[in-house]
Formats: sequence, C-alpha cells, structure tokens
Amino acid sequence: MKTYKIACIPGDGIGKEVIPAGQTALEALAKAQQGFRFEFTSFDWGGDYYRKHGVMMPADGLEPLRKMDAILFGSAGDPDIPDHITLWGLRLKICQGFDQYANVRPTRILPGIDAPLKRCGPKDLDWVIVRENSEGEYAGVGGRVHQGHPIEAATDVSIMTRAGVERIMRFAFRLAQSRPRKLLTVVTKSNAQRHAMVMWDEIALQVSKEFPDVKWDKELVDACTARMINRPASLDTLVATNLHADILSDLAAALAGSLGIAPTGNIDPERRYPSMFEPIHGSAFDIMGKGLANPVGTFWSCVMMLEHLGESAAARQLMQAVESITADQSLHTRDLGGRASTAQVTQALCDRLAGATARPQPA
Ligand code: NAD
Ligand code: K
Ligand code: MN
Repeated sequence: MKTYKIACIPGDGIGKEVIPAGQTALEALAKAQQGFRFEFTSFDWGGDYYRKHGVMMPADGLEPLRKMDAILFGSAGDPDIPDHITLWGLRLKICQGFDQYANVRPTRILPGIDAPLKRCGPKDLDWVIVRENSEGEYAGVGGRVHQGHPIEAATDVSIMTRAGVERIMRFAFRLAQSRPRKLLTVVTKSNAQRHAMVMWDEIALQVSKEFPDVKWDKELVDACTARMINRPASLDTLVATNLHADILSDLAAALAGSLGIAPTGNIDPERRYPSMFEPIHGSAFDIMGKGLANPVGTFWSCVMMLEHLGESAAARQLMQAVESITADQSLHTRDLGGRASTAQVTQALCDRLAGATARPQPA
C-alpha cells in the first residue's frame, strides 16, 4: 500500500490544537479510502523549543524534512518571543530552504458560512491568490544604522529578480489556465514603486504571450482591495508580491467568513523538495489552549496537500466532508458565531468520512 511520509510541525499557540486535528482527519480519511496510508513524524519546534535551545528549530532541521512527501505546519508565534524571531527562525527557514516559491491561497465561501459581504453568495467569490513566496519585500535584506539614536536609519529592501518574477508569473498563468474561467489579475503598484514593480509588469506582459487563452488584467494593489469588496465576481486567479498577497489574502479570508477557514500551500512547483501546507492563521493568542480553534483551515490545507500528492479522489472526499461540516450551524466554532469546540468539529468530520464509505447492509 502506498505510504505517504508526512512531517507535522504544530509550532505554537493553536497550531498545537489544529495540527493534531488535521492528523486525526487524515487518519480517518485513509481508513475510509483504503488505498494509501500516512506515516506521520512530529517535530516539536517553535517557541518552547526556543526557550530550551535558543533557536526555533535545529540548524540541521531541514535534513529530516527533506525525505518527507509533504509538511503540515501549524503556526509560528509566541507571546513572549518577538515575531521576527519566530517567523524567520522556523516558517521562513523552511519556505526558503526548500525554495517553496509559490504560495497558493484559495478562497471560497463554504456552504453555511455567513460571509460579511452583502449580495455576495458562494458563486460570487471563488478566488485563488498566488503569492510570491521567496523574495520581494520579505527577502530579508536591509539593516539598521545608529540604532536607538535620533539619526537612526533602517531599510527593508525589496529584492525582485527577473528569474523569480518569471517563475511566479508562469505558475500563476498556468494555474489560471487550469481553472474554468481562465482569468488572471496581476496585482501591481507600479505607479509608486517604479523599479521592481515596473519590471513585474513587463514580465507579466511577456509571460502572458505563452498563455493566449488566459484573459488577464492589471490592478493596483490598493484599488484591488476595493474591487474585492465591490466586484468580487470580477476576480478569479490573482498574482501578487510577497507583501501585497500577504495582506490581500487575509482580507480574502475575512470576506469568506473567517481567518480560521482559509488554507494555503507553500509549493515547490518543480517538486525538488517537499511542499508545506498550513492554515493561513497564526497562533491566536486570545484563544489558545481553550479548545476553541476552528480546525477547518487545517482540514482544507490537508485537501490541498492531498491534491499535491495526486490523491484527487481523497481530496474530493475530504472537501465534501468539510463542506458538510460548515453547512451545519451546530458545528460552527466561535469565530463563526457558534459554540462548537475543535474536538467536536473534528469528531463530526471523522464520522462523516466513516459514514460516506459505510456500505449498505444486504437485506
Ligand atoms: P492570528 O491569525 O493568530 O489571529 C487573528 C485573529 O483571528 C484572532 O482574534 C484569533 O483568535 C482569530 N483566529 C485565527 N485563527 C483562528 C482559528 N483557527 N479559529 C478561531 N479564531 C481564529 O493573527 P495575529 O494575532 O496577528 O498573530 C498571532 C501570532 O501568530 C503572531 O506571533 C504572528 O506572528 C503569528 N502568525 C503566524 C503565522 C504563520 O505561522 N504562518 C501567520 C500569521 C500570524
Ligand atoms: K499558519
Ligand atoms: Mn500573513
């Protein structure tokens, strides 16, 4: 039987609650599907590891991950450790170490979810945001001089390379081409950022010629936020820089009902390394340890992982189970206005997965 080796990195805060929920769901799915199994290896990296060892993960931590088929990640972020240390010390180390340059963030309004946009139903909002995940504003280049003095100066330099922009554009056009509407919006800010973003626009035009069947347009990032709210159905696939897409995708998640639902994949499209799947939310300090975390973002991330592994029937079955969960108001967690716990939602999902394959008894 096919065995998928999955690394689980719960990390911090509610990551420690939703990742075990994701594992439970995957186990139930494998039992129902009967065509494959999972071999999970958990890594206790994150804030607690930092308190003990002074680093978020071991220096050679990428080595055990390298032979995995995929990585399931929770969140990096601890109330007592500065965010730039937790982020750069764990999540970005993996994303950059494995050149997961395409961050893919689907957004849909799932059945039963009361999304905040008026006159906007599930059919009016079906987006995939592609985020450049390896360079740009989060290249990590910059510094501070005369720290703490009145003359202090600091920079965070946004680095964009032709190769880096070309590969994310090509990925986005290909993804848009694979979707029914074949529609791509290239998000830009080339009115104000007149070097890298102008190159970004030029490369979009150049790559578009390889995809004559894809309809595409350009939108300034600020105008794009308004368009997401005023004309959501005019968007389908979007591609944006690391920073721009980071912001747009949290907006997208909120417009679809909750940050707790949205999934993402940090993908190495060339499949040289394992890709990493995670809910887009963070550690959620306000609710951690209380069993209130919505596990749906993690379940949907597991769907993306299964698609990446080529298990499309299993991915479909899990997504159907997720949608039947969200359709049931009694299974909504607090972020959706309900009272269900992480454990109740997870149990209900597993019941549905088991029920879906239960054969009718012969009379
Ligand atoms: P957050 O996503 O942790 O929380 C924002 C709000 O959304 C909170 O009110 C939280 O309760 C709610 N929320 C988020 N996920 C939820 C879920 N599954 N169920 C119910 N409610 C949910 O964002 P933040 O507060 O800006 O960040 C907290 C920490 O997480 C910070 O340290 C930050 O750096 C880190 N963070 C990490 C990642 C990551 O690892 N990819 C992403 C975002 C934030
Ligand atoms: K996360
Ligand atoms: Mn973010």
